[in-house]
Amino acid sequence: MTNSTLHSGGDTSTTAAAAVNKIGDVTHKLIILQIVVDNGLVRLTISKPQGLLTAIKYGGMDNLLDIKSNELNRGYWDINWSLPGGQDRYQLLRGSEYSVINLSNDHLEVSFKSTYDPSTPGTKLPLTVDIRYIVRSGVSGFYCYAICERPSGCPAFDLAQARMVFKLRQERFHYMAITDEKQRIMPMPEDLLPDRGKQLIVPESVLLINPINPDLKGEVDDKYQYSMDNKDGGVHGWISSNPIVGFWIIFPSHEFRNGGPTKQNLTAHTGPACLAMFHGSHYIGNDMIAHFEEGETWRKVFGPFFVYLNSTTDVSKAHNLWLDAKKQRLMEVLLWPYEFVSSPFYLNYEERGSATGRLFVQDRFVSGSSIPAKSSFVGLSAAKTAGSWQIESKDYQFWIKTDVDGNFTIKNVVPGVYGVHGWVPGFVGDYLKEEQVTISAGSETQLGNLTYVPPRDGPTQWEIGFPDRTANNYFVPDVNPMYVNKLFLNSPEKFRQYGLWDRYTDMNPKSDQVFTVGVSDPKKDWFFAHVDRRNADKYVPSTWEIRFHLRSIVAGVYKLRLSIASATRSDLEVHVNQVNNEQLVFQVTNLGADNTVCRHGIHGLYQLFSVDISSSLLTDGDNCIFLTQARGGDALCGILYDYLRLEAPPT
Ligand SMILES: *[C@@H]1O[C@H](CO)[C@@H](O)[C@H](O)[C@H]1NC(C)=O
Ligand SMILES: *[C@@H]1O[C@H](CO)[C@@H](O)[C@H](O)[C@H]1NC(C)=O
Ligand SMILES: *[C@@H]1O[C@H](CO)[C@@H](O)[C@H](O)[C@H]1NC(C)=O
Ligand SMILES: *[C@@H]1O[C@H](CO)[C@@H](O)[C@H](O)[C@H]1NC(C)=O
Ligand SMILES: *[C@H]1O[C@H](CO)[C@@H](O)[C@H](O)[C@H]1NC(C)=O
Ligand SMILES: CC(=O)N[C@H]1CO[C@H](CO)[C@@H](O)[C@@H]1O
Repeated sequence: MTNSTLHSGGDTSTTAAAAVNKIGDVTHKLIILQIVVDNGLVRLTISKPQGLLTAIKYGGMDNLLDIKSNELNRGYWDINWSLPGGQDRYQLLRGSEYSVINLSNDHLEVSFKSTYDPSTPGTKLPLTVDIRYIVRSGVSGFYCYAICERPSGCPAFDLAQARMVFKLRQERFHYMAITDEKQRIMPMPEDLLPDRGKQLIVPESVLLINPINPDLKGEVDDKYQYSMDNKDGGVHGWISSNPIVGFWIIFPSHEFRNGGPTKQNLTAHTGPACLAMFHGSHYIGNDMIAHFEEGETWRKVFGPFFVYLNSTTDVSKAHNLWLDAKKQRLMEVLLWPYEFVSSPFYLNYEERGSATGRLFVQDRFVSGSSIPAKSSFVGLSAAKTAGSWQIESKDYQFWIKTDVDGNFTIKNVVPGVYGVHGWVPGFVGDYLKEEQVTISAGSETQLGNLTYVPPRDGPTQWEIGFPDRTANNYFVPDVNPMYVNKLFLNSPEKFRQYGLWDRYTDMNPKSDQVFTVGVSDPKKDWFFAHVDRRNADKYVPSTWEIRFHLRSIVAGVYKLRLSIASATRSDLEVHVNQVNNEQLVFQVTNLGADNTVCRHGIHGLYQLFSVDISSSLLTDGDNCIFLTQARGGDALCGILYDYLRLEAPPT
């Protein structure tokens, strides 16, 4: 590539375009100045000084972005925030100052910055934002990132969501791909409007009555059906027809995304929209919102992520664009941390450190010796208490999966003081190393052997499910044929279907679920979500019964481990043998805000409750535990149990 093809329009090729903006009833014209960045493969047009992408020219298409959308509304960063106790606000992030950060023969980085001035009080977003784009010669795509900063003297505020959105050209992009299995032709945005679609009780869910593409008639569309755990994602996008172009968002790292590896994310949805989510609260709720106090300073680099573009002229090879994008993701991961990023706040390889160790589990009721914690997750996070990495949103997190022996090396860690967190499939609870560790630049910190001692008092009397922080090992019903998304018909992700909460009553029409330990099968007899029962038009509390046999009672305290994969607005009561006040052993109200039931998830915020049961409440022989979802009147509340275990008193 020569420098004649890589150029920034700068001032010389600034073009002026007009966009019409309607504010109230005043229609006024907004003049947009633009810069053009071109490396011979990709040409970006970016509004100046706002930093909004108005056009991406590639692969024979003059603009991949939705030309029917207002120019301010095609490729943009946005944010949801509020002043403490104030209303949720939504706004686009826009620069007010444009500069070329680095222009060399084969590399261009541009900046669109808006600086928050604490000395002018007001109700503006108290954040300095620097939006950056990088184009490199010979690279089929471009890099995006944003540096968010709170200088000293900022007022308090809450950050709920930050992301970058691309709206792609509607008449061309119909095929979406987010994993090998999850790929499909998507509806058109018009299909979600009242004359073509019928909104169901969850507002995001629309039954396609008369879609433009008749093949989709009768299916349900809902963007949350295409959510994914951070740990499973990394590349998602769309393929257009005529010409055939792939548009892919690639995350080379998840360090800058909040909530750790199990945090779920929107990826792509009807629009056609392609999202780069950095910060959000979906599937966890308000606990996840980052609260900043008055005067609290902060800085975080969101990204860079890569927008990769590929194309083919051979229709029969269109699917190869996805395979090629997956390959490209692996290449980006190898390049991480990128060497070509100019911001001093983005640290390169030499400025980062690593941590190595080996994780074991000690549970004397499972094994007399330490068990290597294979295929477990270990992470460094600023979160200070066990498990709270799930709601940690301000700092970077660095996670890795251990090998079969429990070994791990966490690389490319930004220097700082971290908690060493983790969890081990097959065991309840959260690991947190007692002392925090300090990672410094260029260091290889040896953590040595770490031992997780999960909560455990006595021998197992019985257990239901498998502890992996999801409700995956339970019964997920078939979807009501009225509400199918065909993608999930023969899928391990059956739970993504709409309306499964109502299937509970369809499966148990007369009475609530009864599970008999040793007889019932969790995969068949334990509904994956403890929801309300439908009674005519009402939703009423439901009480599940676990029947079990104890040969001889040991005097003391039995322990019930309630390992919960997710909860939404649930009032849970646990009784032993009789539903009355004397035999109530546990109660919690309004548990959870994950919205997992209505958003078709299988997990949310993980929680473990350990409940004491006095042996005096139990009898030799047959016993039962009642789990009551006591909140009535709520179709979409529910608890997703991960695992339950009854332990005898310590011996
Ligand atoms: C962000 O704001 C938009 C527009 O007001 C709103 O529809 C959306 O629900 C908000 N999202 C979050 C996560 O707060
Ligand atoms: C500009 O980018 C090039 C290529 O990444 C790099 O070698 C150079 O040091 C950068 N210059 C500045 C001033 O950052
Ligand atoms: C894990 O580390 C131990 C100790 O260094 C080593 O003996 C073992 O081979 C490692 N396991 C794997 C799968 O690499
Ligand atoms: C770590 O545990 C392994 C396996 O039990 C053992 O061989 C090794 O000596 C331990 N290392 C240290 C530093 O304690
Ligand atoms: C996507 O993941 C990011 C990082 O964990 C998170 O901030 C955001 O909430 C997620 N988005 C959604 C829609 O769940
Ligand atoms: C830049 C580009 O187009 N890369 C590849 C995209 O994927 C197709 C199909 O595999 C390849 O032919 C391109 O080389």
